Amino acid sequence: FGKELTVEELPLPADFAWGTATAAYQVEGGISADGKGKSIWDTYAHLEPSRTNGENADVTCDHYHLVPEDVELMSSLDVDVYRFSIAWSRIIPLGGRNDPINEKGIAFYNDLIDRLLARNIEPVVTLYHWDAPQGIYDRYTALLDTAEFQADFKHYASLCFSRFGDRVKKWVTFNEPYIISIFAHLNGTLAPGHCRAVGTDTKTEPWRVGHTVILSHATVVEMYMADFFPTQKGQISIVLNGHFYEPYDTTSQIHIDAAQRRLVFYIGWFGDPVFLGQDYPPEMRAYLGSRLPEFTAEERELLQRTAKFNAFYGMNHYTTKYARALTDPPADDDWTGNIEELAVNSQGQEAGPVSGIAWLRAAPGGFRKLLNWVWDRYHLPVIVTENGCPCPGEDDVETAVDDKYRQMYFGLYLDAISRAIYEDGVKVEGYYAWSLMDNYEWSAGYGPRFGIVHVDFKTLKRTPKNSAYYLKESFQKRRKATK
Ligand code: PNW
Repeated sequence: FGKELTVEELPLPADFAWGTATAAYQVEGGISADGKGKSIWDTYAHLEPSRTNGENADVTCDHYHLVPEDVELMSSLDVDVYRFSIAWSRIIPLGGRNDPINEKGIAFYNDLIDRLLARNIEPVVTLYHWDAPQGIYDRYTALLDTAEFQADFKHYASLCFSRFGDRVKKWVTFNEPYIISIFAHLNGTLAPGHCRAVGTDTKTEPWRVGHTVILSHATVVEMYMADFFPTQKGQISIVLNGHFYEPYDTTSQIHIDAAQRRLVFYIGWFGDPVFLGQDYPPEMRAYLGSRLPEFTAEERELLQRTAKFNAFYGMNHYTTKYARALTDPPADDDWTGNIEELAVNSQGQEAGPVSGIAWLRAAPGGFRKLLNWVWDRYHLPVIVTENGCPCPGEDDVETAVDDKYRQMYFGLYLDAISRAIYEDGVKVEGYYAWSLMDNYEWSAGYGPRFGIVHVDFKTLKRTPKNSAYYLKESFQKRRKATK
């Protein structure tokens, strides 16, 4: 960070919620404890260790056994919210609508929820954070079969609502459909690792997977509102990720258009059908042609009926990139709209100082612009469901605990939220730091540490980093400033 960047600790609304987030496979461990079934991540990490840095999450943070300690830790940090995900294969080991239910798995989540509520921490629960049961992948390739997946996901969701919905009042159906579609079914860097190299159809698979997510989401929203909302009175929505894109060259119309097009291909892909009840964005239809599935008339009606029920826009956001329009003909499985993403623009200016992971640079100005872009397009209150970073050179516990880069990053990103609220009129209701603790960063293994709490993966000892105390105190200060 340059000297000119200082954190101003601008105010936030008195009722603004702060929280921390995790995902089941990244933190739980206990992968076969008490009858848990396998997920596609267990298979991927074990079968193809070369694609996951040789590492798996068999144990990881062992959150499964250390929940009491982890809840006390969160309580000591004064968090309002804990966003976690349910491992589908923990409660329905084989995943399908006719498969047996695992009561011990349900008991684990009941205990977690009860402990959180006893400490006045609100559970925000994600149903699908990338760990499809291996059973449904074996049977019909999971997300690639829209009708089968929709039916099984609906059954799983209804089990969750009926067992946990008396106490869980904020539900997220899917985490980051873009990543599920592109990374897991085109680049192949996440389970189940479909990509050109293994001979899958990268021209159409990602778009089919996206279609499955959108329709499964809408089906579950409709069921929640009809069957559960009248008694449970909770909220439901989806979490979309997305970088902000600045034009590679602000004096050239093709790059200005490219930056807008990239946002539409990244966020509009899911946002327009889910939140507006519309077809895919026209730019995508024009570019992708028959690669993009069609919604039937009945499906269009489902989207139109359910759009208004989404209670918030769940935003996972980490960084900003430059979008550069390409002029050569794209590859036949291009998913970008023929755009190259860069960290440096035509003037040699960097998007921001690089963090401890190559794709993530601190760029709070882009965050503020994205909050505005999303608000203008969807007009829904935003909850920032993930934001955070690994620090450069964060390898031993001493340097890890004094995490200056992360404190600066959080400070500037919170300032950006304050500006978006008070200067731009965007409605932002909460902020969940990614992540509560260092964990298994998918195919990057245990290298990148996103936690506000350090985890020693040999002893499992948790040590809060200075950023954890920074957030605790900063939220006290920022929220008092508005009273
Ligand atoms: C999110 N990207 O994923 C996930 O929801 C988390 O599970 C994950 O640990 C976290 O961000 C940090 O990576 C992303 O390359 C992974 O653009 C990669 C990207 C974006 C989000």
